[in-house]
Amino acid sequence: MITITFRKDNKSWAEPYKIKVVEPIKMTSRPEREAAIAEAGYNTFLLRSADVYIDLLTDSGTSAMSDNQWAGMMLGDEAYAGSRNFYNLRDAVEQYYSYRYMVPTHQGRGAEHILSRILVKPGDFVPGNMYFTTTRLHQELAGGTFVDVIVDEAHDPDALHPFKGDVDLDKLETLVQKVGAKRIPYVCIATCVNMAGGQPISMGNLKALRQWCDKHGILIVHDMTRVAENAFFIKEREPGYQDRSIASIVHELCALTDLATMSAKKDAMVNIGGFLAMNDPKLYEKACELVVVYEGLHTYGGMAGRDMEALARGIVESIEYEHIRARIGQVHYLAQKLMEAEVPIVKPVGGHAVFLDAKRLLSHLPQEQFPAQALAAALYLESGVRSMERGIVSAGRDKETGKHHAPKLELVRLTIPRRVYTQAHMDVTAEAVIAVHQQARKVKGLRFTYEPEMLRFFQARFEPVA
Ligand code: PLI
Repeated sequence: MITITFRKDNKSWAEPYKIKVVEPIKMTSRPEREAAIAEAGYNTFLLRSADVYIDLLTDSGTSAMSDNQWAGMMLGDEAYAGSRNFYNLRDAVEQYYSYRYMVPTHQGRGAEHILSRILVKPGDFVPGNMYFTTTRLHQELAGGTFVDVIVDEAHDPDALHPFKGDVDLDKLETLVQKVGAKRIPYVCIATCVNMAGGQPISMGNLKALRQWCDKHGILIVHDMTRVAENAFFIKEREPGYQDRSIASIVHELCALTDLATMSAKKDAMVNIGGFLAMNDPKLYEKACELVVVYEGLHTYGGMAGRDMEALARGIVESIEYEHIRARIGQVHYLAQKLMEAEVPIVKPVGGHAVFLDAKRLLSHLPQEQFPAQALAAALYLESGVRSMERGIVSAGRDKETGKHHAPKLELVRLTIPRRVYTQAHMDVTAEAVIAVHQQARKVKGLRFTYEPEMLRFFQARFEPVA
């Protein structure tokens, strides 16, 4: 089953919360947006948020916290060492995610940095179910080489595979034969793979991977940034899981892995924070040594006490069924409207975002003219809706050849922040995308005027190709 029917018994559904605080947003005029996007070098990361109407740049750190999380903020114990909020967070990580040890970090990439320094040596290979920008960069900075071992279907926006986040074990076997297991410190597994379109990995595949890794003495690192969303798809699609709670599926997923990096700014609904978690006391010792160098003392890492408390509470909320159903329901509501209008999007629809297929939508532009970047800029111009490029610009350059990585997926991500927008905002967004789709031929390609060396998509600047 690929599509999810959120309307059950022909009844409407609604978000499982009511709104207590509002933040006004304002629509700008087209001339204002023309000036803003030119000023931003046609990069939506460089827009001021005040110039944005509906902000679908990312679901990272943009969630609305609950009253319970805000109440927890007032209980922040801002001690330098041994804050009580650290222990609450540590207990939540062990209870819900199974990992026995945890060091807090300022966000996900802080955890990736420490992990890569501990486990990756120069000349190593790190296989993963598709790359993520910061994850791959930290592997490379530690001297490693990322190897993509996701199933082929993940690179095809139309392939209706229910678990496009699955690992292709044959690709792993080929790698081991080529380089040897000793040069593979771990396999990096993301749940609900971001760059593939928010696509889940199945429990069956992760179990098979566990067996394979045990056979070769290789660890599994879990990028658990969107683990609850993955659990929802397992409950919907994988035989044997229909009657299981999201909490128990999340726990089972985590327990199949050895270590985890977490950007808590996504699933766990805090505005800042993350952690590195593991079961091995020796690795924990090493993580404690490094966290004090790069983040902060091991009982706060890069986080304030109040933020650790909000995170401990957010973890509990993130695995409630009604929450996750509505969260993914909102994404699918938007996707449904776009599919009805025949806008090309990645299918099946994922967990955190709708991904527009810029290759098809702007088929008149070659990939070297950055169709997804151009589409994100055009959507902003049309409507004030901010989205993000996830294509050739995000993929960066090959560290050996210096050439662009040219990913098969050239996408624009409409990322839905958790508990922030209503279905009416989704309606407005759908209308804006459909309007751009109807005049797609008018959208011009772009070229770099400034290209940073690392993670170029964040700060690159462009101009339209004449
Ligand atoms: O942004 P950080 O440093 O808290 O986390 C990095 C990170 C790691 N893994 C995955 C799967 C991510 O999605 C991720 C960050 N994602 C961002 C910022 C996003 O907009 O998707």
